[in-house]
Amino acid sequence: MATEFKLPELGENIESGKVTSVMVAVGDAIEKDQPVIEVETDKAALEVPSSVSGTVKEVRVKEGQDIAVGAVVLVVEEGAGGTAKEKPAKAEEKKAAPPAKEAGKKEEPAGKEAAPPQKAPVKSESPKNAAIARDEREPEEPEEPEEAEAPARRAGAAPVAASPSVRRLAREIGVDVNQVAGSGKGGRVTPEDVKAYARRMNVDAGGVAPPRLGRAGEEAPLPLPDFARWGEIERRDMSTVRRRTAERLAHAWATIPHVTQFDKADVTALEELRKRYAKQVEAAGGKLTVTAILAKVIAAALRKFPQFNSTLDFEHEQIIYKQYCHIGIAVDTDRGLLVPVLRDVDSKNLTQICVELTELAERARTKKTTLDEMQGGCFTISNLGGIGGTAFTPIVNEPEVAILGVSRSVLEPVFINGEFRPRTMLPLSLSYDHRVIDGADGARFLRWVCEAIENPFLVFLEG
Ligand code: CAO
Repeated sequence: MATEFKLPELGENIESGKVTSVMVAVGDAIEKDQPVIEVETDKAALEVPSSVSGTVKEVRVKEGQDIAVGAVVLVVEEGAGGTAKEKPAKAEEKKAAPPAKEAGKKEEPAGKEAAPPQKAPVKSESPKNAAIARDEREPEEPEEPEEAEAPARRAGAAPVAASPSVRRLAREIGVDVNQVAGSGKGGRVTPEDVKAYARRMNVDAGGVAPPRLGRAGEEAPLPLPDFARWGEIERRDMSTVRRRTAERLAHAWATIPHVTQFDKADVTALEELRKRYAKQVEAAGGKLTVTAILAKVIAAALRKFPQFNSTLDFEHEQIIYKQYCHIGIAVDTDRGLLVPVLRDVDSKNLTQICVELTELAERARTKKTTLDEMQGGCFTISNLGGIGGTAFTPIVNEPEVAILGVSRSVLEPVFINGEFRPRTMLPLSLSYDHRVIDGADGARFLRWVCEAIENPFLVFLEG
């Protein structure tokens, strides 16, 4: 029996994406839960697993194509058997998952003109953190026994009570179920709790409909001249990440009054310590880098200067102070700039931060980051020093209020006690939202960061 596998829901408020990779071809035998395409949305790149097993009869998508949720991806001859390319889902999770719904028979065109998503999307039960349809039947299902849960990722958080289907829903839309407050009996997490959390994450990540590209500041873009009059040109579609980056940066630039404060930290002693302890951190699976050390210093600085860990809520005329410390790290990838988030930096030691940062940057570069990992940052660090440059003015990553730019450290003559000495100096630039932070506070914050880098004991003393 031929079944259409359609693009399932990719997450709250995500209606489409761009196909960046097609992993199967006509004639391939596929298994349920096997990733078949990779789709890039404005938040993350996701491997999309099939909800059916069988032999691929038709591939209706191609790389580079925009695809809407609900569009047909594959036509699969079900039950035709064959060897799976991927390991099947864990027995336990398979048991927890109800059978997949059969997709509709009517053919829909894929790509830009694809039909809107069906009311009851195709459902899949992959255990992976990938894009999968949400189960609309969830509320009608009989309550399932609770699963033993892995330790909560957030320090100090207790594992939550949630049924396997709720856990699956959370995984499917990239939510860490342990972060969700349960409103059910005995604090149990319900499907509605997970969806509400996902909606809040979206808003947190700037999901409140940003202005269309070129319209930040309310002005329509100027009409372009015909460049072909002066020579050959080539037009290329923007990637989803590029478009989203352009929209968000234009919005931040047009709406936040930015000020950038510059300073330099003497990292001579720190560089020696970095060399001395590099092997120890390497043995733990991380790299002792300037960025990781700065993350730890910034976590202490945010505690000392809480206005830098805030968000302006203009609508309610309030400032929201966050009691947690999640730091976004700008990562240069071949798809463009991504900012995955290191969680609870204040409660982790430097080795843990180094290991997590190494893994996080690697996942961002290999398109493995989840939606959850890209959201909820309090402050961002952008280190361009590995590439070069003496200074730059980073743009605040909304809805945060400050960002630290890091340029290349260089050996400089510094006048100390009546003579010039060679010191390694690290240029830092702090951009901040002047509506929330005064210039004097900006200067104090960055000076404190420089002093803490020069004398890390300050982190224990005051951070
Ligand atoms: N000054 C001098 N050298 C530096 C440096 C600095 N500020 N920062 C890093 N380096 C060096 C490192 O020491 C390392 O050298 P070795 O290979 O000899 O050890 C090399 O540059 C590469 O560093 P790294 O990438 O391994 O480590 P990192 O943790 O410092 O950086 C990350 C990680 C993810 C921040 C970085 O790889 C990256 O992607 N940077 C670009 C961020 C970006 O695009 N920002 C712009 C956003 S728009 O505001």
